[in-house]
Amino acid sequence: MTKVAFVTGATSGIGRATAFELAKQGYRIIATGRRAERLEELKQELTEVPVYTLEFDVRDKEATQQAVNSLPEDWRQVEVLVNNAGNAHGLSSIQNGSLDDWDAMIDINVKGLLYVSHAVLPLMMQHKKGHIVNIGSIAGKEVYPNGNVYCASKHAVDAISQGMRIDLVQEGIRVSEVNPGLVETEFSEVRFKGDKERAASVYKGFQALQAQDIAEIISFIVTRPAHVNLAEVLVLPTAQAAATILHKQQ
Ligand code: NDP
Ligand code: 8X3
Repeated sequence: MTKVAFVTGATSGIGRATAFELAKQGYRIIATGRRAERLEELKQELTEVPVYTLEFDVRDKEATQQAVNSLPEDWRQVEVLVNNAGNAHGLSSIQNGSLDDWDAMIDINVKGLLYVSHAVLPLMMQHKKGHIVNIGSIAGKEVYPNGNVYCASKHAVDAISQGMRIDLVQEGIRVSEVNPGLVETEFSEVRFKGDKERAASVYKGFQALQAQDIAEIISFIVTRPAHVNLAEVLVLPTAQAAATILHKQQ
């Protein structure tokens, strides 16, 4: 029986690329997200390994638990969990912030990651083996203007990753955190609520990271020998030196 990787947010960007990359390493893939048609597309395209899809919103703790409970017996031996689902919603000063945006970021990026981990961890604990890869961000290391709550949500991912590593060391479960800078995905389209032009402008004038770059790093992390835990990676485009220091061509 081949090993199983559980990838949240596999309908787009980093999660989708990670599903393909881990498949190359022989993992069977549990792919999750809210968009059923995207999950179906992934299943049609990713034919190298068996793919099992789960459609649920990580904000909903009951739905998250039910989805994991619904896994057939031969899909329950999860060795790798990639906690990737997440987004920024809005880019506003604290005084102009939207409560709905704040709820979305805290509920998805922080509570959603916890709900998924809580549901999947017992599957790993049975075998005293597993690897959790949390997708943080440079926004979890720095705070930038108008990033306030998104940065807070990613700082929380950083703290949770460290806490998980401490608590799970005795279970033989590895915890890693990947913190990317600017990656060209649907991220900015979501942040700017479908404004494609504004989203595209974020990645103009320099070579942004691609989802594939991050997927390859995740694949490298989970394929290290059992005694090696690559605990944390900060990965930036060459043109980016810090959250707001970007060398753009005119
Ligand atoms: P995308 O918008 O391309 O992908 C986001 C994924 O998260 C989608 O598959 C989406 O699936 C899923 N998702 C969002 N909300 C929910 C929800 N409520 N329930 C379930 N799934 C959800 O963005 P990225 O690939 O760039 O983002 C992936 C991760 O990388 C995020 O955690 C992001 O914060 C982080 N990151 C991104 C960077 C970037 O510059 N792009 C840099 C640093 C970190 P669906 O809509 O189908 O539910
Ligand atoms: C995504 C990168 O700089 O837009 O986490 O916050 S940034």
